[in-house]
Amino acid sequence: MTGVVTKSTGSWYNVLSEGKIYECRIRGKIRLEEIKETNPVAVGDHVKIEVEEGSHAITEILPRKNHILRQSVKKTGHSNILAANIDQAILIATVQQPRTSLGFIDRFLVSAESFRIPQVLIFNKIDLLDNDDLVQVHELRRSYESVGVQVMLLSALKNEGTEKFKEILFGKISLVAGHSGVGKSTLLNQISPAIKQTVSEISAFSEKGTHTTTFAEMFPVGEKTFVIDTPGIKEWGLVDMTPQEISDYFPEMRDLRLQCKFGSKCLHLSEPGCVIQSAVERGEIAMSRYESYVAMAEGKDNRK
Ligand SMILES: Nc1nc2c(ncn2[C@@H]2O[C@H](COP(=O)(O)OP(=O)(O)OP(=O)(O)O)[C@@H](O)[C@H]2O)c(=O)[nH]1
Ligand SMILES: [Mg+2]
Ligand SMILES: [Zn+2]
Repeated sequence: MTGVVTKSTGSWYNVLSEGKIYECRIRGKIRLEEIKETNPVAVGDHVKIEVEEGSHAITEILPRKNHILRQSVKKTGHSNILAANIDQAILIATVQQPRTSLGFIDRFLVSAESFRIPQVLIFNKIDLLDNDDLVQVHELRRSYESVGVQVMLLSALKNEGTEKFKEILFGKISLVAGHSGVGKSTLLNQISPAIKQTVSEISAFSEKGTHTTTFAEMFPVGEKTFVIDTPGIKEWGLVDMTPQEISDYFPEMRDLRLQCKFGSKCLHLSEPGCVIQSAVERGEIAMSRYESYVAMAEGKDNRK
């Protein structure tokens, strides 16, 4: 039988097959293969399963259409798959409690763009923002929309903007990711009575989340509509990308970089007269985006 992995704990998995959930382990042979990922089977994977009395096993992972991958922080050289076969990647960010850095946002977007997965950027907790914060968040909205990212502002807690959020999920499989405490589970609880994820307050001391959700899990929200709640992510490391690839995954640099007089080898870092750097100087490419690119290209913050 074949099915879709709906929950992954690392040692056992829920697989949805013909309307039933099977709790499965991985057949040893898959584990032994040359796999660089810390988790060979991810939520969203299509798998073959063998169902026998008392024990169900995943025997094969079917080819993936895409996956969202980040560098593992614990094990160098290893990467972690957040989810596979998704239609859109949704990042929940917050300006306050906790603060999501622009570098983190850009690395997430680059990772999704590397598989041409459409991205949605959501600023949650807008109820906490003062006027200065609101000005900043509207500025960010404009900036990200101009590079083709869909942006929404909402308050999961006050249930404001959540109906519109539900609309963008329709008919798709969506990954929901972000730092711990940004309100991923709170938001998903608001859109379906069937989702009853545990949520908990962020630490008053550090203003960071307490890693409440511990396993990625996919939930049905309607006809052919699924959302995947994921554990909070501290750092987003890029996996094996050259500066040329990275600049390809910045939509505002993608076409422009081909016009660079230094050709496809240009790193757009300190080459005089580089077309990308000129566009930054003219304000056509946002400085913060360029700074994110430089950090990624130089490999500095790649593990943040
Ligand atoms: N003020 C405010 N608080 C919110 C909002 N959304 C969520 N919160 C609060 O933020 C805290 C963390 O929410 P969670 O939903 O547990 O966050 P999470 O992103 O799922 O966190 P992890 O599971 O640890 O990754 C809770 O106390 C929520 O009530 C919001 O829109 N406004
Ligand atoms: Mg959660
Ligand atoms: Zn250049």
